[in-house]
Amino acid sequence: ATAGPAKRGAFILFEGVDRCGKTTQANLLVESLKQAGHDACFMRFPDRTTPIGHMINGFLRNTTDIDDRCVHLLFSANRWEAESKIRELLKAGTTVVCDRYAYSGVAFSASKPGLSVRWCKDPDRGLPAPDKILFLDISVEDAMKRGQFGEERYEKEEFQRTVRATFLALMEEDKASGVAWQLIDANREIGSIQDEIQKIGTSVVGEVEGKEIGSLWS
Ligand code: NYM
Repeated sequence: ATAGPAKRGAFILFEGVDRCGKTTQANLLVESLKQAGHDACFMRFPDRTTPIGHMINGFLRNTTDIDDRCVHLLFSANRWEAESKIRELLKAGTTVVCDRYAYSGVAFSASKPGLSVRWCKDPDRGLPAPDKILFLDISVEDAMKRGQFGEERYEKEEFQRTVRATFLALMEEDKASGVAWQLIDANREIGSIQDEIQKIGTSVVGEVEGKEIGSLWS
């Protein structure tokens, strides 16, 4: 008997405004999947460790100014430089749990005047598509109760409101094409959010068997 095709990993994204709890929940999901015997790893964008990531970091920390379109392309390039690694991990059976991806890219950039959603989507077209997008939703008011926003670029109340609205519009736009968004009420105790996400994560990992890795926005 020949073994069937190796079971691939699932590609699960966490998206949301700043301070919604994505990083905490993404790490908790990786731990619970590992405890259940799955191969899983945590990944985040921007990946500030690469040369492109250093440029992005300087921009976010306000030490350098970069043109809005130019920095958008750097965020996208920062994903493309990880593309083959993501595919390899998924093919090898590792579930990739990712803290922000191209949806953040579009939500933040298209919230600036003059940058359209369509223009913002183009550079990320063709990246590995997620099997699930967990949108951790919280009002900007409630996010701010978790402590004032810091000094990084974009951490401003008004801008975050626009970003949240753009995320919700992207989710709405995707409904017709069946992209697997899941809205999670993120204004709850860490533990109850974790329980909900663990159930979703476990079922997604089971569902990808035999399913090809998709291609983003194409
Ligand atoms: N951000 C993140 C973008 O503007 N475009 C992108 O493509 C990505 C991935 O970077 N405010 C923004 C959102 C955040 C900031 O993210 C840094 P984090 O998760 O705080 O390190």
